Amino acid sequence: KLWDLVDEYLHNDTESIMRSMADHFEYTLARNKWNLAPQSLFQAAAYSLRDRMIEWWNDTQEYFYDQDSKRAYYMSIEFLMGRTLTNALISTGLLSPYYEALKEFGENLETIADLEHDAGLGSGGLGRLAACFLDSLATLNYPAWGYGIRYKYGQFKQNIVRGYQVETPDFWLESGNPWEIPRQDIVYKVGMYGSVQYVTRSDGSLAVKWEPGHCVGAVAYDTPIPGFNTKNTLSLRLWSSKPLVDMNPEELKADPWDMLRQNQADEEITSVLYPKADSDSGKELRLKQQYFFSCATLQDIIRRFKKSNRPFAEFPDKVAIQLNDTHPTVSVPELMRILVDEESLPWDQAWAITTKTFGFTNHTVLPEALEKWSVPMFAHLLPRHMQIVFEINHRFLEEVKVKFDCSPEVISRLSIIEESNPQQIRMANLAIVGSHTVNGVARIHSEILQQSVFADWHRLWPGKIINITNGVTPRRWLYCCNPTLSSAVTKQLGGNAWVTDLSLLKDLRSHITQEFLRDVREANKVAKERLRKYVSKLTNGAVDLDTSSLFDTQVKRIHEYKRQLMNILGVIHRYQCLKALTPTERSQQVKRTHIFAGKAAASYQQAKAVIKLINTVADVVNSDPQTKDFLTVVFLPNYSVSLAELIVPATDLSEHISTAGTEASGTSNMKFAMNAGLIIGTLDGANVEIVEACGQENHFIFGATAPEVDKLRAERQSVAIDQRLYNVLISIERGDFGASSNYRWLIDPLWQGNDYYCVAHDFPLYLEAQQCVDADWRTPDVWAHKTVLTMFGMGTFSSDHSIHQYARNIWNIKPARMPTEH
Ligand code: DL6
Repeated sequence: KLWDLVDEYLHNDTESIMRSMADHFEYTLARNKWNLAPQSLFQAAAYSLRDRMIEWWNDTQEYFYDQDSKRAYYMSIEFLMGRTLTNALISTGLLSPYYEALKEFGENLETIADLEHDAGLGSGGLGRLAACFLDSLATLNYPAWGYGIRYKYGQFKQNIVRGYQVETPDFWLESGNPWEIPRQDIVYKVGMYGSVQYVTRSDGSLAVKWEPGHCVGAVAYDTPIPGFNTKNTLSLRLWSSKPLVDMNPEELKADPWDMLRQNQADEEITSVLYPKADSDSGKELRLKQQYFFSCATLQDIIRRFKKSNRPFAEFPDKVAIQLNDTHPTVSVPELMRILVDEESLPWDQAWAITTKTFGFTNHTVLPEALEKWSVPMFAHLLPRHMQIVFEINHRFLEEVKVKFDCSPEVISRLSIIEESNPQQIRMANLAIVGSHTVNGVARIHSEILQQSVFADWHRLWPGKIINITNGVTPRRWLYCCNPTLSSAVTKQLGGNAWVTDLSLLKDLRSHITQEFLRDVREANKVAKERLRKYVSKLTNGAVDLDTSSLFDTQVKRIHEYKRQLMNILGVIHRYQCLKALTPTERSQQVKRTHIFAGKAAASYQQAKAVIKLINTVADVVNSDPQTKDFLTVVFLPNYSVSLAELIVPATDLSEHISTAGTEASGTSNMKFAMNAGLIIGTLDGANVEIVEACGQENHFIFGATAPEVDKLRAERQSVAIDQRLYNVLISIERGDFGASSNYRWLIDPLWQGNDYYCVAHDFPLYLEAQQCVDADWRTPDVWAHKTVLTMFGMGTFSSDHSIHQYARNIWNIKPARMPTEH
């Protein structure tokens, strides 16, 4: 009876929704009806929607439990979720009653949705991929959980001051987070430091026991993840650290001020994403974060597993854990510690369970991004884990020596321990040894892993390194962010089944109608207008984008390998060409708007210099009366998921121009192409597969291929500087874009031929590709056909496609869809 009453309360008609919003307004937010502030309306809408999601979510957990399904656990140090409201409304099918309800409150849904602060708990592709995967897991009804860290401060907020990037903390919880449910009842103890004791068991055998020197609490915060068009609702569980005073009795005797400082230090473990690692304490904090979240997650997974009263031998039949990059890899020795020390399993059995449980995804080939931890630091923080890592390594190397005829060099490369001073733990090696399957994230990336970065492993265990190409969720990245284009696709296909089966797009490739071409152009116009308004507001009317111009976009983290530098040097070249023309000639040129956005790591000088150069070029070009009608450059500050949702649909051409062999996959390339944008890019990452699927002739591919880059580097060939590049560099030297000293980091290596990322080599080829872009843009029919063929070729780049492959080829899990009457 009671539950029937609740169900009644949660009806989904406009009136019931208004009532539950009003309830939250008054009782959760303690607002009165005379003060309907938009921010509070957003919160009331979010709380009432959360209520509805919680119902389905509880049912889903119960259903998985009843089905005794094998579950997948996706462990990621980043989840770049962005905003939730619109997406959740669309997934749950409640967009229209909420739209109406907000209208009754005198507000527009779009305005209210814009008030939501992005959840920016990630720095780029890796974290956004994790978010797309959660959406697909829920939509495809897989029994899965996401696990990560609830940072108080996400990726820093980027301000641009006089052209420079200035970082300020992103306190995303400023107005609270209505989506999360704090679980003060789910708190795990996480130990650190201390010593290892040897104790005799009752049967006389020797057991190892870790006595941590200090313990902190891990509190669970859950966020429901709704699936699209299904009641299945998953959970993202993020851990927050808190002091556990009563667990540290020794510390109770300490000075209260010392205790307070200790408590603050405990709370700080989950304060920021990627604490600065330029000091030993910063490095230790990063490792602490990794262990903290691994330890809490494993306790939670094991608690759930134990509910089924199965023996541990069956653990891998019920549990699959994916290590999203190396950050959660300390989970491997942690699971071994639990199984051997706490559950008293023999080492070999524990190891078999561990290696059957974990899968590992690699996301980078950049040597500097392959994590290592110094042995002394690791041993100090996690003394028992250090022993376990040494033992894993010892047994592994013994096995290698017996089974394979490896040279000492190969053995030393395979070793988990690098014999440097001090010794280092190679986390990628530990992850490979501790997992049953390793995957790269695009075909070319997986091949590079097999043939170069992890070649020894590939020879050792052929078949262990596989490929699963990344994907993006078409819900957020087409259906929600580009409603006009989505409606056109739905109209063309006679329904919206494509939203959960993007492969349906390919059926449209063979009969492209004039009507659809018109619709695509219209959608592009609408999106450009939306972006124009955003930029105009941002710049107080100073920049008014010409929506008839070609929007050429490069938005992603700023990094040398992504070569934003080549792009802006190309823009300077274009500017110089325009200046050299007569007014009549100029008026015949393709009008262009070059859009940049992205953050540079706070300590990355070269990347920050690129931001300064882009902003200064923008100032010069946009205010030059000779050129400003033909060329506009904008750098949009504080790149985020919600900004990407504005930019992607408005873009005609997106740039994915990394040095071949450096970008693992890229996922924004998929978002742009899905939104009918063309690509100018190198044969790198997922570009290779995208152009294969959409037709290379529809894109603008240029530059050295990965083997050519290897050759250039091996032969240390010095590339002659092209005359056009020379003119551009001279103009920077001359101070046309402010003091050239700002750009020494960027241009000196080019003059000196110290050009690791092959900018000088690829620059002329890039300019030629841009000329082809201009030529196609001048023939709108050609351009329109290419955009549509591109979009229709994107069927396999949905994250649904990737998740099906993870489920089949790595996790061995099956969908478990709740019946609708649940
Ligand atoms: O796999 C997701 C994403 C790829 O699309 C990008 O190509 C890759 O750079 C990114 N990797 C990372 C890891 N760290 N680094 N560098 O973010 O993963």
